[in-house]
Amino acid sequence: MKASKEVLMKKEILEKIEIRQGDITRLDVDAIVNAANTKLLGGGGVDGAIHRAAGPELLAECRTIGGCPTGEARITRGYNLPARHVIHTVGPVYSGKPQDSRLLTDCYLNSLTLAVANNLKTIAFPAISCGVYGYPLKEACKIAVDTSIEFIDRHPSLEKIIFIQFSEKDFEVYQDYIKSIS
Ligand code: AR6
Repeated sequence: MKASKEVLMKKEILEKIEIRQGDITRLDVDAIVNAANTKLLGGGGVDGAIHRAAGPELLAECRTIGGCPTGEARITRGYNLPARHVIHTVGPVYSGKPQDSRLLTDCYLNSLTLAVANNLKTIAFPAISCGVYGYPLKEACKIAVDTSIEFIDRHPSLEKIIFIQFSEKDFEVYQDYIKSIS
């Protein structure tokens, strides 16, 4: 009896998780998450794409924040993006040390906590730290999905968490992991 209830709960949680391939700047969600750096003043990769699509007002708001330590998150408006907000988080530069996974977990936890605190229901993540910061995608994917599942379980007000990958190869890594736990 207890087992079937747990399985049902897991199914409800997994239904709130969506894996997609594409460009995060096109998503019409309450918040997209930016893989930023500690200065919070833009950069390359997904950070550059988000700033380009949001327009200069995003940088102006970021300047008022004064940076963000690794593992933490800050929220701004979305300006010209279809997304209403941007949650900026700073992933670790991969070093192979245990602190990497702790800091990456914090990125997901702090971003999701900010979303719930602002009453947001839908949020999309890129693969934080998996570009120039060099985090191995398979390890990062497990951290992203496991942290999110645990978070949704404790915060049922959250309706959807999207993990969006630019490349088909990265998209398949996420899909395979979700299949392996379903
Ligand atoms: N939509 C979805 N995913 C994307 C997009 C996009 N438009 N563009 C890139 N990706 P990265 P990091 C993927 O390097 O490793 C910046 O300069 C990309 O394929 O953007 O956390 C910041 O300012 C990869 O899987 O972020 C920092 O200095 C993932 O997004 C630094 O890079 C993250 O790659 C942060 O490095």
